[in-house]
Amino acid sequence: MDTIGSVGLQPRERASNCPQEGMPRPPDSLELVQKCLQQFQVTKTQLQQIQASLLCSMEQALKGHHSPAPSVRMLPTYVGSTPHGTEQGDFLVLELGATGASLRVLWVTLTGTKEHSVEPKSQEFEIPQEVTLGTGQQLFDFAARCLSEFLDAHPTENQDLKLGFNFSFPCHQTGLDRSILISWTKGFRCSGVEGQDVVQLLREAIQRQGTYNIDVVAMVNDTVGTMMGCELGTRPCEVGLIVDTGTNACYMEEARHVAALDEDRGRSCVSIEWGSFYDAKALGPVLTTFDQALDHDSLTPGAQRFEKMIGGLYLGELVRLVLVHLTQHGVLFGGCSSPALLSQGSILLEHVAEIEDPATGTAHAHTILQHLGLSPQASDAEMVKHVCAAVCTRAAQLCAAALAAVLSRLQHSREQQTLHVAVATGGRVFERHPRFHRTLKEVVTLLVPECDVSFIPSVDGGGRGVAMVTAVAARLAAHRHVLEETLAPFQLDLEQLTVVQAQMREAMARGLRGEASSLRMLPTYVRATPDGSERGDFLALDLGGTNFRVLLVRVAEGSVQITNQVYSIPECVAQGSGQQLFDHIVDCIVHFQQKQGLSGQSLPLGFTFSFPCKQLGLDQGILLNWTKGFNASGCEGQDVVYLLREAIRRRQAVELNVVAIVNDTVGTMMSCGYDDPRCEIGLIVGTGTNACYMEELRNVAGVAGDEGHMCINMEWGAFGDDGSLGMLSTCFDASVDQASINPGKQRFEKMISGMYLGEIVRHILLHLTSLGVLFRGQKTQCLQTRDIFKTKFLSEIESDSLALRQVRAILEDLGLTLTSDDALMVLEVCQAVSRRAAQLCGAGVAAVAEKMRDNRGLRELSVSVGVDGTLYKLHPHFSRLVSATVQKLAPHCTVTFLQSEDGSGKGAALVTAVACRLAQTAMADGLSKNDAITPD
Ligand code: 0WK
Ligand code: BGC
Ligand code: BGC
Repeated sequence: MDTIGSVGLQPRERASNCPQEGMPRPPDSLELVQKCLQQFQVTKTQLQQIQASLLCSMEQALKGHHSPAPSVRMLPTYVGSTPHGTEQGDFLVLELGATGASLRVLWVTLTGTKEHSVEPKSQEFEIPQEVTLGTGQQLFDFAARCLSEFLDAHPTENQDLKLGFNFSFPCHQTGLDRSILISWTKGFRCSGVEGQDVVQLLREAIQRQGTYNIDVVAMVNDTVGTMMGCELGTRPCEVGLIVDTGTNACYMEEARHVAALDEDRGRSCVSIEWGSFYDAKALGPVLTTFDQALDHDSLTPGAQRFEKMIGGLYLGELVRLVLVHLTQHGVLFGGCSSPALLSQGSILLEHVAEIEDPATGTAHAHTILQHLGLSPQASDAEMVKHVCAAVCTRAAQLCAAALAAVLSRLQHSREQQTLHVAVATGGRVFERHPRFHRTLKEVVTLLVPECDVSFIPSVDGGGRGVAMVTAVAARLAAHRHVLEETLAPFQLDLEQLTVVQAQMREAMARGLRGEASSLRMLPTYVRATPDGSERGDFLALDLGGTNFRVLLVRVAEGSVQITNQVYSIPECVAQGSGQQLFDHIVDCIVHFQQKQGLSGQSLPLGFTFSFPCKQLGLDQGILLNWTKGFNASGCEGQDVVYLLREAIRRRQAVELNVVAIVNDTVGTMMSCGYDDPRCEIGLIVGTGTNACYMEELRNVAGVAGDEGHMCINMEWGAFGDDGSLGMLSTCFDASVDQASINPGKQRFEKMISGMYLGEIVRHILLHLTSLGVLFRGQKTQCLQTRDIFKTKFLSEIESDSLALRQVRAILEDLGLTLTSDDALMVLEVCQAVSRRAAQLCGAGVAAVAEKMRDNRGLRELSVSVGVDGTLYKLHPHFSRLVSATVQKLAPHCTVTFLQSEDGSGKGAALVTAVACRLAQTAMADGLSKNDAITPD
């Protein structure tokens, strides 16, 4: 029989509280005792089965498997790193639940140096039973009273009190300071707490107490506090093991193995909550009738079965139940029991530990048994010692099997053949029970001989460890506060957006009247959206977005066929001379014509030129100023159609008939209008941003005629260049503007469009890094490099399908070393910047829609918006946020956003087709070309 440390038993005298002579010991008492204590003997095989079953349950829970529900919980604790000892400061620690019905308050000073440590000040408070079984409010008010009593007794100048809450019960944490109690254990059963955030409950109680302003910044399980509090020269403890009233362990798991965590780097501490471990096959055979009885009469029958075989709250009770059993069978105390022996919980952990003391155990046994109203014989005391030994040995063996499972898990997750690990231990069973620790070590060595395990007893019950976690939490909370303060100006509320909408409406009205306004409201000479009768082949150019494209657009009955070629505009050309730029454009056209076999053909050409142009006609556009990084000389103030024609002329042997110049917003509106005639607004949110819409001709000063409509290019990128957006502009916007090639210009664009959002984010990241909030304050070269943080990163980082880990990957490719907290903050910065951009864009569209509704005196307006632009198309949330803002600001407008599939090149071709059709009709009627296109 491969039993371990079997307890031998010798025959003894009768007890005395019965008739003097007491009842003779039954003949089979030896066997009866052996049978009774044999139940507590666990074989190596059984321990290995428990080890294997617990390991399996741990891995199921880590993977987030729910069916069958693993019996251990594997709860993330949001403690990502073992202490690096640099934590500093004074911290309050409130311990609740680690050592039964008592509460402890500590004042811990972290010096940040291993050499110099300050002894914590602490005070223990007994928790009355009516509180442990009362309401949650009672319990937390009791805790708050103890805190203030402690602070009254330990006055401090430091008003900024940070508290770590050492709460030793199973909690579902979603952050260091967000922790939902899953279920009470260990004799606690306060109502109204399970399912609640215990950090919030404590904060509210401290508020109700109202004596001290204490900031609860972290909730820590006692196993974590114990692990974090231990220091072992070079190697930190990576397992925390508690055996006190309850039992549990935590350890540093590879973060990528914790399904509940969106993390793939580094390690994260997991609280196993092995107290709830149960597996009928592995644990069933080890359960004794006494365990069944104890569980049945416990506060939580069926729960915490494993804990009830190990935890100090139960060891005494198990011993008591065995003693009652043996007494009832006349084996002990001459069969004479006592009310105390028959009453639940009368034998405490301390009693068992004292009885087990090799030196004084027997004496203690006598004292304790007499204290229980029994009159023990010497043999009875010995017998009781055997019973204690049997119960505690089994507890240590089971605890060892569980720890062996954790060590096997560590070996496995670290792919290490030989594991060297330090285990921090805490709890009175460890501290007080003479043999528990030794038995545990022996059995661990037996079960996982390849693991080199060192056990480090916790010096202060984890107080320092909790303070360390609190220090980290306080640092993160402070960082979060700085982050929220930094991003607050980016959170625009409805009132602010309504102001932007109103200001845009005024600027539109002033621009249409030709008065000073940051919105130029440029007439485009496009009077109608396509009616489907357009036909023919057209060339189109699309300049001003991310790509320069030359397109061949074949417009036939009910179909538009597009062939296009993307060409790059090198920065040196975009910022070179105008002649260079337009010669480059003509080179591309010639290359395209050759490639498409169109050489020598003079197809009508529509030129999408996405820059602010004062149009004098459909084919005349005076460039007002460059935007979006273009700055070719000798163009501003010039008719760009003329510049193009000049370039064509310079290139001899090329015939091109430039018919129309359109803005990309107009091209996009026309392109989408071809399929949806209600499309009367064009919107671009790409490198730049802008909008156009069909305005009532009567409202357009400087253009003759009152009938009909004309498409107005708002050039809203310049909105606010008169300072009207000053109240929204942040220091980061100012930095981006100052660093741009057109400072003071395009302020609205610089808050919205793709060319600038990445830069705004980079400046915010630099600011947060300089405050030490990000990247450990390391300002890397790359972060100081202009335009290194592309706006497309925002779209990637904010995509829901991207786990935090991928966010890290993007940032690490930028040469940044970062923690997952850093990655989370970068994500929030991106979200704040893109949200503001989308909201401002939405406020603009709402202003246009409301203008059209007013123009037409309609109660309800239904209009479609043709949209294009990389940012709008690729960003995961931008379009939804724009639409949501429009609904809030223009509730009487039903605005449908149509993403343009073919870009504005098609639109330019359609405008050209309309112009050509009107010209032919006019010719047929004997009118000039221009009068044709712009009838009046
Ligand atoms: C595609 C359109 C083009 C426009 C561009 C804007 O065809 O006219 O300029 O979208 O988006 P971006 O390329 O700047 O992201
Ligand atoms: C609790 C654990 C705790 C352990 C030791 C158990 O009852 O569920 O959270 O760590 O006791 O105190
Ligand atoms: C230009 C507009 C253009 C917009 C979108 C702005 O910078 O001024 O003309 O429509 O970008 O490309």
